[in-house]
Amino acid sequence: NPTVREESTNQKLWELMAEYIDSEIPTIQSSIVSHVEYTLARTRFNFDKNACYRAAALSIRDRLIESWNDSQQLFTAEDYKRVYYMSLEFLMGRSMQNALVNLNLESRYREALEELGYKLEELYEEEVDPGLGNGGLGRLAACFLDSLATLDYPAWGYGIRYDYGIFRQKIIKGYQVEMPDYWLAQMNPWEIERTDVAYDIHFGGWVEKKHENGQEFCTWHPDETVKAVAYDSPIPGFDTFNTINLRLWKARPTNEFDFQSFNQGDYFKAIEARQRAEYITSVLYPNDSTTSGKELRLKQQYFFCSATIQDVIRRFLKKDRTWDELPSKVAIQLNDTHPSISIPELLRILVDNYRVPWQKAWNIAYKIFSYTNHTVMPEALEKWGVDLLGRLLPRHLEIIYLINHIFMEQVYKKFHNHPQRDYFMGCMSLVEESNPKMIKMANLCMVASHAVNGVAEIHTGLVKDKLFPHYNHYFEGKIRNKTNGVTPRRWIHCSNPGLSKLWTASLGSYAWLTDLDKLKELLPMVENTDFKEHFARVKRENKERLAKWIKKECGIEVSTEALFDVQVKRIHEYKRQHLFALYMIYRYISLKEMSPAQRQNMVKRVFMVGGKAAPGYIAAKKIIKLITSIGDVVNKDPEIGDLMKVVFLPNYCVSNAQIIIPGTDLSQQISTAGTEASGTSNMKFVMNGAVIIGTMDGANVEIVEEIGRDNIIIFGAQIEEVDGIRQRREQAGSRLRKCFDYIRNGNIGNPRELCSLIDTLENNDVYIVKHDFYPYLEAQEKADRLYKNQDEWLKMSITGALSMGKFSSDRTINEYAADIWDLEKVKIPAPSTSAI
Ligand code: B1H
Ligand code: IMP
Repeated sequence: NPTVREESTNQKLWELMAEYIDSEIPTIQSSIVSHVEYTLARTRFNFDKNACYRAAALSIRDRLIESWNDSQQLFTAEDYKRVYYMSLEFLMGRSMQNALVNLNLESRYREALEELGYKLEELYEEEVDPGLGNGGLGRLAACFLDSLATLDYPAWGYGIRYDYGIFRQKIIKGYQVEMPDYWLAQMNPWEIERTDVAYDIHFGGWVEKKHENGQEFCTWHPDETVKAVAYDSPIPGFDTFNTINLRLWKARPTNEFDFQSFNQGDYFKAIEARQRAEYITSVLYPNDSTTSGKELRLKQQYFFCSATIQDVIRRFLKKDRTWDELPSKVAIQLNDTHPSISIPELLRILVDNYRVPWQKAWNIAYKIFSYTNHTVMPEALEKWGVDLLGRLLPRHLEIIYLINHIFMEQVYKKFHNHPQRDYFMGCMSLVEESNPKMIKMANLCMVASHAVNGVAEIHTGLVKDKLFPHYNHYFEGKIRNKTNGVTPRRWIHCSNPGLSKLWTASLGSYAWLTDLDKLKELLPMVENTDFKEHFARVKRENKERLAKWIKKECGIEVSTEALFDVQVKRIHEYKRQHLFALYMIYRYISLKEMSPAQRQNMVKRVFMVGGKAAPGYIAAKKIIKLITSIGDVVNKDPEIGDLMKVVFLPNYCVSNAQIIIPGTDLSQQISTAGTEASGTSNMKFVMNGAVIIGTMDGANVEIVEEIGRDNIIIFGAQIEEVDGIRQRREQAGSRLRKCFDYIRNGNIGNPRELCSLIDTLENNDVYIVKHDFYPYLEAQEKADRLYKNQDEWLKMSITGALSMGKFSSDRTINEYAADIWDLEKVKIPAPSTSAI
């Protein structure tokens, strides 16, 4: 059973590790036992699987802390430039397997635990899945941390330690029900609380203007203060000793008592006010791709940004130096506009607290910050009312106005003779002249960052031409593309061990895990029968694992002979789960109309949909109900049997994705062209040998380029056609009307509930479902045809899986480092054997 690093590219490192590891099993066991006894205070009388998981996790964390300390000490001692990835979301998923794989300890732990009477794979299942993110944006942040660590970059992630992550989704009577996700109910064995790393965060109050040596600065007199306390989680790289940090902030009341309210005798009211402090970090906002506009959300954002900027500055000031050096030591990447209040916060600290002249402070901030845009959809672009901003963060609002004033003067100068000058100024202003006035946070990021990027070629094109055309003209070259990627360690090696073994055995090394392009060397093998059969066996086993999971979670029996047709992602009209649902209805009606002989010829299908709807998003919740209603009818139809099943997969999350994706044959990536910025599950599916049926949207476009048009099923309107189709206001064709009527007549679900979905499609079909339905039918027929020829299907699926090198997040991160962060790698030396 080869261990991961047997084929390490770094021979010396591997020898050191091997030496260290050979004497390992008793060490692992004694570490686990010691945690059982002293950390958990358990005895053999109350020692169960979960306790074993926690003890094992703590023993792994001990190792992580060693390499974490080495890494951080070296970064500090050598004074390397660091990148800070700021994100309100980190959708990390479970840690144990990832940590063991990256430390090259998985087989050792398996053996050590077996002797203690536990199965490692069962312990994995004991871990809660921390869901501190909504979807793609948060998971991207997690993949980026894995790549940053693996590629030896000195990097940190910064985020919020929410008490409640994304809600747990239950399906009750076909409806989504949201349950709180209190993921910290059992202590989190991966984190280290740092009560000594804490900062005061202020809100409200008023601003006093002062002058000193001809320079203006301000003193902020806030009326509310809370503390931010740091919690660190070590993030190990793969095949390296580099271990980076994810620092999450939790809100606490300050220790200074508010004597006034206590003295007024209202003891309970005063305690209550202190408790409100902790409320700031209690819950993740569950909206994907829309803004909430809520005061608490702005408080979360500022709380997080202020703590992070204070921490970064403290680290910088440990050495005696000048502010000019800051950009050579610090790069900050803003994951969307959610952390954008960091920009005025850094400026405020420099100007007001350290008396740095404005122009100098601005130049520093400009070089440090860069911003990633993840969507061009208007409802997702953050704006904050100036009334709310002014009340909560009076000094920051002033700074934003100052930035805008100076910038508008420059725009005026540049365009002063241009007939459209005033229009340009209106587009580029940070202030929207609405009532009430709003601050456009994307514009703030655009003006104050030295680099702005989109997340796939087609999306970056839209950012340049549709979202920010005037800025793109004004700041030539500032907007660039960085196509997203995913980490092959979690998304191939951990979630698909069978496929990982096949790749490794065929290549003779694990090198593909850090150089995914290497898989292309195996392309000639698509003609090799043994290889193809092995690949097919892996897929079958993954389908069996998924079928078992479905039986357990949904109580539905599905045949693994059927084509597994899957759409898992947040529920949103632009992602068009209802287009998929309408196809299911169409297929069911067709099957019912067929003779038994005709049915014999049909490909069996299991349709699966999974994903969460934002709790306030009514149409999305109706789409869920539509799908569960189709299942209610189809699944119990004896005439249909295994020909068709419809399953709603509850509570889609990272750990479920790791089972669902490897078991998929056909992956639905069917957003309206121009709406999905990138998508990242599309990449994971192809890497795991699924065939995509999809539109020319997001990263699909680049997947086509990489794997070839013959290995993907593309359909639907192209981005250039979409506006025209929308304006034409087409009628539903007869086959689609039949599906509409099926719902209207009450054959599926309750028409009073579901009709509004169809009415929207008939009257205001923003996402051109009616138009794309017909090309979609053809594409689905093509999928059937291809699947019937298993050899052809296998060729497509294998060629795709071997051609995905571009979509490793390692490629993405190297591009950010070279083009945006100007960041060098740091090789962390192996620990001396005595230290271990
Ligand atoms: C993406 C979001 C998002 N784009 C607002 N925008 C949020 C917006 O809580 N909020 O307020 C949360 C999330 N998320 C996604 O980012 C895109 O839709 C995907 O296409 C893309 O792959 C992903 C990562 O870039
Ligand atoms: P911070 O950068 O001060 O937040 O420290 C993070 C970690 O880096 C510490 O816990 C230490 O492990 C390491 N570290 C920080 N400063 C030093 C230093 O001056 N010498 C060596 N290690 C340091």
